[in-house]
Amino acid sequence: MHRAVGRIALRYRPFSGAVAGREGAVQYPNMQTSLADQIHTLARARHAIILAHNYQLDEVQALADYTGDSLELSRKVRDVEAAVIVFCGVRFMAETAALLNPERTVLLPDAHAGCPMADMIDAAQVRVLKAQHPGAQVVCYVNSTAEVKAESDICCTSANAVEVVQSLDPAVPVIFVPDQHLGHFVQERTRREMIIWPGFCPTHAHIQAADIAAARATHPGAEVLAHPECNAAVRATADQLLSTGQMCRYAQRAATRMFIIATEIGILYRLRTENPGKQFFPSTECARSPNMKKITLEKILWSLQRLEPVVAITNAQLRERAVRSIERMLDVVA
Ligand code: CIZ
Repeated sequence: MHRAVGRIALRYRPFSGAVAGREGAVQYPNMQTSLADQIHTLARARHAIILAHNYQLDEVQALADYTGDSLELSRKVRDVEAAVIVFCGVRFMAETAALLNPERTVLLPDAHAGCPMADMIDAAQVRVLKAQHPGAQVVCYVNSTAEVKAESDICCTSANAVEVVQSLDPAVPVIFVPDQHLGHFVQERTRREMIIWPGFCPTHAHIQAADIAAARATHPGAEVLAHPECNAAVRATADQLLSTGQMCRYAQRAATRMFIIATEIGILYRLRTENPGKQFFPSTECARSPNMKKITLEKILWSLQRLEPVVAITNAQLRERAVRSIERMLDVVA
């Protein structure tokens, strides 16, 4: 039973039982259904498509046209006819969608849904790194601002960071920003010389090796799938290190029927929905991103009604440079 769905169901559960001693049942409207219906009706009228990141609330994922990681989603919409993209995720994801879809209106239903890791480095700090390491190539994780992407040679996601770094000239060092854990994961796999920025994801920082040990003890035989944003001790204890999209594909193919998932707990909704015969347990309930959970059905409806908050990259030069680093990644890993 998905907790968030359960929580909402409790809040809006229609009264459908007979009132004792009275004829017939009193039916109250199911507000949850009606909210989803309103969103779908308005989305159709606005020619809007609703995208949800794998870390979104269960009810947001259930409502979305597409669910996936940020890159899968941004690429998906390039093939879809829609005037408006409602991006249920955090700001850098909506920015990536806006960079790749400049002719469309991109809405982020809560303007305050940010990414603390993306804000741990700015463009000026990247320029300082480049001055300190002349000739180095800058690789930025997609969890970065458009300004940082514009200062970078090439972008990467957690799904393709190893391939992206392997595509670069091995004689030249790599500056990797902003996530230290993904950076070290890539360094372990590629053995490249890397200058790694000390950023981190506060949500993944909640996951500790002791949580994995406790979960393994409670669920013997379960396979541990951890995200490379986890710290080194967690990575060392995991069976597989995978991005969220890779976790979904892996869980479907694997013969294993029980998994401990070490990443933001929103992914459990998709894993459980797509694999009804398998069991998925969070490494810790604390791995819950407060920013991802800022997007609610009410805010999606509000956003479609007002067509705001809009995320747009209006500086053409900035856009061109940021898109170049994303397109270069797409040339390496299509
Ligand atoms: O690429 C993404 O969307 C992020 C931030 C993580 C993942 O593995 O999906």
